[in-house]
Amino acid sequence: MRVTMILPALTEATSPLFRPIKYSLFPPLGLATLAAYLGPDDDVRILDEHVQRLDGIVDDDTPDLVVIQVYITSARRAYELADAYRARGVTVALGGLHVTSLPEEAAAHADVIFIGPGEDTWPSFLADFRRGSYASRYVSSERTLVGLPPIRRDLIQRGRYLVPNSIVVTRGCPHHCDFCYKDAFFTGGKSFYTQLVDDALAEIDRLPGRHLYFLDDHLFGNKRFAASLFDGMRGMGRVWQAASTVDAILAPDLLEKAAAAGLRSMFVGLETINAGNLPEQRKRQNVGRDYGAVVRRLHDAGVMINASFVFGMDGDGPDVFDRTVAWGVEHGLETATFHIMTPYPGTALHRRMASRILHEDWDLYDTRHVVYEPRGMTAEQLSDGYWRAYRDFYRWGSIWRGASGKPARDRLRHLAYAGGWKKFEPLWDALIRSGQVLRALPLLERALSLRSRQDLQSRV
Ligand code: B12
Ligand code: SF4
Repeated sequence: MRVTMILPALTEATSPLFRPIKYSLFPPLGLATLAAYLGPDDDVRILDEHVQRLDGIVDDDTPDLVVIQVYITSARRAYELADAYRARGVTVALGGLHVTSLPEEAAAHADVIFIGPGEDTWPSFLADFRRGSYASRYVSSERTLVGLPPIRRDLIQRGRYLVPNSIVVTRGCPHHCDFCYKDAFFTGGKSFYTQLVDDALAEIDRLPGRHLYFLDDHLFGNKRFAASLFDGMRGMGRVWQAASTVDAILAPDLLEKAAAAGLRSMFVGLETINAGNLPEQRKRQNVGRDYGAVVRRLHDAGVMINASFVFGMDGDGPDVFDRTVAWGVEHGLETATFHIMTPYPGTALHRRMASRILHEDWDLYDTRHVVYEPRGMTAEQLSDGYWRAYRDFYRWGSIWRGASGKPARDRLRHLAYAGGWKKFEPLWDALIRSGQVLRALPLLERALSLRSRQDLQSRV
């Protein structure tokens, strides 16, 4: 059987003028996971529009089956590709987060759609498809990561990504924040589950080189699993990055174990410095927490922080941008990611905001555009403030001030890491265009490895 798997991109990622590095970071892990269920005789390929042009490849492609992963921001492009394949008589399967949120919309462009994660439904469909009779919709209900076939990383064009060693060892998250995709996506079964520790360690062992990036929503979400994983990773010589939550970072021991196993940078959803916004978003795990203590704890463990903030919650006024940036610089955050609040279909936030939503142009649901009527400021103030926050936080003066109170090696790391992401964009663009982006990985590894607390690995 011939199968083409496609991860379509949003327009920005394919711009002929400028290619932001964030679209050349991670390979299509979801599709490589699904490809593992195909047999040795199947002829399968993965196309990722974030890193390659599809014109000329898909135009007269006629496989037995085309599989398209749909995110909200790439939905329009996904449907365009799906319609073209169907017009040529190819069977089209659509799945992913956006299909799960809006199945009726997706079904109009597909022969078969998949709701939720694919590990249970996809193999059932494949068996039906080979038999010649399949349903138009498969809904996931059995959630387990035990006994998965090894991900088909051989189908990934490693050289086109800065972080080819991205990995997920859990699915979902134990929390239920209002704006998050996860409750909608995991409806009808478990919404947080893990691999077996030995399987996760075996997967890590299969990855070449030193650097890893865990894409798990909340790697620390199951303490027992995380502690055993970190114990198992000690001595493997890895340097890695991951995401977790405020409460898990403040909890004793786990962070130290992670740092001893090679954790060097952590993505954390601080979301807002206006504490009054948190209950409204059901961000309970952040309520009443001292964010300053979170940053100190990470820095004390030798771990950099990438803090994520959302602007435009109902408690935010026009002062929120400058206050957030000032707080971040004062606390020495190495990097920050800012977002305009975006009510994704299927989320509790979307239901709550229904009457204030301005349009359903999914291309603009990219957390950089205002798609609803804000309360505490105008849409224009929200949009301007968002862009200003990025500019102000990543000025050399701010980067320098944020780094200045740190010990020498941590200061150097801060400057190299923040500057590297945000101050050398033309260089990233050139590397992406020449297909050489992986060549910069040793620099990332070196920046991550610079830190003042080199002795931690041996102390914990
Ligand atoms: C890595 C990542 C990225 C990467 C690249 C994406 C990639 N290469 O896949 C980058 C940095 C480019 C990125 C960018 C953005 N991202 Co992003 N990203 C992620 C992240 C952290 C991990 C994705 C992943 O690999 N998951 C692991 C794999 C195994 O799961 P999976 O991909 O979902 O695949 C499974 C199922 O979905 C299903 N499946 C998927 N497709 C299909 C198809 C078929 C036929 C079948 C059967 C099954 C199936 O089967 C797979 C196995 O179970 C997720 C969070 C998350 N936990 O998923 C956010 C996430 C997907 N991103 C999100 C957002 C909002 C964005 C941005 C808009 C953010 C921004 N402001 O820049 C941009 C734009 C995205 C775009 N290109 O359109 C949201 C999506 C919301 C939505 N409703 O679509 C998420 C969920 C984060 C969040 N918590 O809100 N992102
Ligand atoms: S902690 Fe993060 S991943 Fe978990 S529900 Fe909240 S926003 Fe989603």
